[in-house]
Amino acid sequence: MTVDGMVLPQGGGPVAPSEQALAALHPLDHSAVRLSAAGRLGQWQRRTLDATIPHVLDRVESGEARSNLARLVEASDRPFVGMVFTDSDVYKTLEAVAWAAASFEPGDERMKRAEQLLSLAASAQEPDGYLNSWVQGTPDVARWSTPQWGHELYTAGHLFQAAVAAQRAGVLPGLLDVAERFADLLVRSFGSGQSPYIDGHPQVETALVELYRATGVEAYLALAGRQIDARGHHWLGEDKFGSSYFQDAVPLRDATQATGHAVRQLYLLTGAVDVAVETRDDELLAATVRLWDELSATKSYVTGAYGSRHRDEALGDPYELPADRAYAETCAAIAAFQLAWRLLLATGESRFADAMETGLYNSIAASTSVSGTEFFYSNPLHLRTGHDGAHEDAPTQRLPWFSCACCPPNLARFLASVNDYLVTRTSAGIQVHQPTACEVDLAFAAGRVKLTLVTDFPYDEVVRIDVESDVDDVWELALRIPAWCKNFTVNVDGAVLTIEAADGYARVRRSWSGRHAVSLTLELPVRRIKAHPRVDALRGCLAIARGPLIYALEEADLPPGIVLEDVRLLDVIGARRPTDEAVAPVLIDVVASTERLDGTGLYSDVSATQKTATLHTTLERTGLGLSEPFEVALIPYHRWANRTPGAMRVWLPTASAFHSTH
Ligand code: FUB
Ligand code: ZN
Repeated sequence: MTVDGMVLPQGGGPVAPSEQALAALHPLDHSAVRLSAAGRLGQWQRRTLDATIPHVLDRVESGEARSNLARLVEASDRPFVGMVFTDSDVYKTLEAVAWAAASFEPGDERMKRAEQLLSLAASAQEPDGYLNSWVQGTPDVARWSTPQWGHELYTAGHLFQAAVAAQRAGVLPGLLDVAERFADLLVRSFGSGQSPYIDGHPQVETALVELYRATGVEAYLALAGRQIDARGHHWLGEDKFGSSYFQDAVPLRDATQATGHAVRQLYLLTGAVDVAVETRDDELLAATVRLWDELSATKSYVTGAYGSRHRDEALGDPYELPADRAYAETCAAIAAFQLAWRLLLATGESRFADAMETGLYNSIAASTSVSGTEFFYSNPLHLRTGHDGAHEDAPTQRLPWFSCACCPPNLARFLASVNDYLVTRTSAGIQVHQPTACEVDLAFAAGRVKLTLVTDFPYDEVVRIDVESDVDDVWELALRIPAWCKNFTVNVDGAVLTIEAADGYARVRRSWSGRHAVSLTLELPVRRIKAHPRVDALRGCLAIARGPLIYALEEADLPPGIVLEDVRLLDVIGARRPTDEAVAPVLIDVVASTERLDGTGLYSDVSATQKTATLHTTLERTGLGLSEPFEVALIPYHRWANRTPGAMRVWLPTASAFHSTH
């Protein structure tokens, strides 16, 4: 199907750049990668479909998200309830159902429920296309009168993304019409020749570009570009957190620091990459890479989380990455993943896939309980003994829902489409960025290629790939070698290949015609990670990792009577698979000790003996009052808080406070 000469993507995933876009790599159709139930990502996606999506539907239907739309349709005098952006919870849920639909049977209950939500939204839409239950249902609030906090374009953006998902998945008929009616109103109101309007919360930019990609309507792309360039000129005003909170202090093209609210900054960058590649704007693309570099170098947690400040949900200063007060919102980790995917497609650089892997298996994975129905909004790297878990932005355990419910439906839509972020293609061949058990089916003009991946990665180091191809030409199978992996081997049909991975990929170029057995081994030694010394809060600490998984010490694994904060890491024994996977598939055993503190005061003078000791001897020889060493198991960070509530920490002190290992 073509519109105005543009080939419309059919069945693409959440991001489907047009043929004109700057692109090093091309994403596959949503149906091209099917996750296997035997694999870790497959199990996770299955849990999302079976538990998380029904749970989110329950909460959306029974809570304010639905009722705020319903009261418009019913002309009810019930008050508007909750956050001004509750419509976005509905749209994210519709998006989740759309991406999940490929694995539904006809008549699936989840789809029927989504159709009812769609029907409600469609009925609430004004004749001119406007749709926002807060503004429509609050008499003293006029349209477009609250750009800082009104979230009118933010909710519109989530509507557009849901509509694109519905179009590409071939479900929820009518949703695209609702979206286009609203988008057309935006173009009439704020498009070329009109005064610009920007939203305090970026989101619509990336959504407008995707709507352009799905429909071919160039005015949507142009409007997205206007949104990016209108920002950064103090148009939104200061309010309580200042212009930089809204990324409105400096034009993105000139910015050297990622600032302000973490999700806003990351969504803005996501939209900017989309605009840059579609308009072939190298300067804008370079600006996004520059800010990504700054974020990666100074503002990212080791778990792939972003944002240290609770007060304004902000990124914080460079190196301001406290483990215990990490805000690390789930939506920010998802946004960073989405940004990294766009940068990967644009540049082909493996470091972006590395970052996706870190966020996916740590921060994002940790945000949901093993049941799939409880969630963390913030994802700290240290929960202190005696933590006051009374606040929903820093609870002791995951919660079923939140007064600000942005994260759970965001997880649902993301995991329902996680298969779209693993493999790409180019004219040279196929790239596997995130190995997991799955089947990849690709139709090229020259024939069909099927890859079957069998692996328990990231717990197991071997990835078996069966290649079936009726393409006669030579093509390249590129396998990402993560930056953490220092030793790998590639074996094809029983022969070990001598191969380097200079640019982050092991590339095997040959004829794959027929059937071939590939085996990739990514060695997974236990690694010790230290933080940059400017991250003061982490001095003297190490994080333990294996492959992409960051590990944590949880109170439930400590011998009775030991307080987590007193534990010092002495040595690492190694990884093991426990007989029972209930806690985790792979544990890491370490040797630890506790430090007996002198006195009871919060602060105390350092004795002369201790001072001398720190100058020239190791911790064990200082006689600092360490207890007998004991062995304890670390669990993957993402598994924490699934047993008895208790303390947890990722960064483990290796020495006393007056003895630095750095
Ligand atoms: O403002 C909408 C969403 O709510 C943000 O992205 C989250 O940080 C939360 O504040
Ligand atoms: Zn959130």
